[in-house]
Amino acid sequence: MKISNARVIVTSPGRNFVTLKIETDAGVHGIGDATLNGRELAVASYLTEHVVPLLEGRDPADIEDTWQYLYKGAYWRRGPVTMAAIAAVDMALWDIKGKVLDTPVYNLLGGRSRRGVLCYVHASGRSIADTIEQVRRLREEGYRAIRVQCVAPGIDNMYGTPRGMDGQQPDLPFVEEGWATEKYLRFVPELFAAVRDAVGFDVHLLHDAHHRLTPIEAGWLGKRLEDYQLFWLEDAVPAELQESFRLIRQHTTTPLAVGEVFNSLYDCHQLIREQLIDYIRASVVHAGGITQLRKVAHFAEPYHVKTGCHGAADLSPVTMAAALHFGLATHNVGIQEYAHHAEETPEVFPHAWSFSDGYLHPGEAPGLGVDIDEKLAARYPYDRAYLPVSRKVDGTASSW
Ligand code: EZ4
Ligand code: CO
Repeated sequence: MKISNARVIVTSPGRNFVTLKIETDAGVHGIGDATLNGRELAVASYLTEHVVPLLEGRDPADIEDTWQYLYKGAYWRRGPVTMAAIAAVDMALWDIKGKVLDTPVYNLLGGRSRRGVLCYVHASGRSIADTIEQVRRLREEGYRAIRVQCVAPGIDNMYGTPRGMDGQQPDLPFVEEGWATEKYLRFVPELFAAVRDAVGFDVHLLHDAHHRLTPIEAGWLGKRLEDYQLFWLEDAVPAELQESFRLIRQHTTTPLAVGEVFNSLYDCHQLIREQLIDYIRASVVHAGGITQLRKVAHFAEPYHVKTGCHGAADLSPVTMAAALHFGLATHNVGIQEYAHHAEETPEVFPHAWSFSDGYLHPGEAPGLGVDIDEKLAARYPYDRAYLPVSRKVDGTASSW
């Protein structure tokens, strides 16, 4: 069997997604997600101009060799654009292999390790009372794990809150003004005290600091959150400097998660080897596909580090499908983020994966169990968009 053709489909059903479709001379096709929020067309062009010409004529069965060929062959390694492009090829080839062998991808990855993949959703409040209300509602809908974010008094726009633009895509770089770490740090323990008091401990709670703290500030926060027994504190600090987590670890036993912006094992090997984190958040799409993510997970297993893959609304249903096959099969999977897409999104990307009673399941369709309706996709043209940019009270640029 040979790859006969590959092409990139850019569509915006609710938000922008970049999808690679690989076709074979046997009539079987596969798809992969290549979406890099706010920089979508860079990956689309990397694929169209530089990768697609290399794919035609290759045997789609050789997934590992194709991965190494694209990674080593480019000479210029890693980085979000390159690794999202390789991820899309990788996902599409696993999809094809599953369809050819008439079995779901999880079966090719070792079979089931669990009945379903525990997932967490987002509560995003304007006030503590509003946040508690949302947590209660989500619990009633069957979710067993909930990420809790809430506007802190005195900070107008804040990541993960209704006014903080989470899940939406602003047309222009949107500036969140007035970030003040001390107000945030004062507020978060109060928030979790109130939420635990209202809903008890029979639900996992998570929180995302979104790269905004220094290690010592993160240690301070983690320590004060210990009694509320968080599932994790996410992205406490930016992790370009992996050893910064040593300082946080010395000060708190709150479990730590990081890595949604990581592209490969090389971004997290120190964090894992030194047991500085508890959950690695690398995703299928941004960390080189199923092939690379499996290596991250297998490396992490002896160090007691589990996965908790990024699954925000800017990762397409194709990535979710791949993450769930990986998630069902891989032993040290901890949890999967589950942000709901816009209504139009699953119409463009019909999929077999589903949610039930707190868990996600990839379904039993051969391959990844997800496809793209190209006709419908064409009705939603690319819509230029950027992520927000954050500034402190005095105007200094900060991490969003
Ligand atoms: O900021 O997906 O945990 N989820 C997150 C997300 C990310 C966006 C970036 O495109 O932190 O909201
Ligand atoms: Co995050």
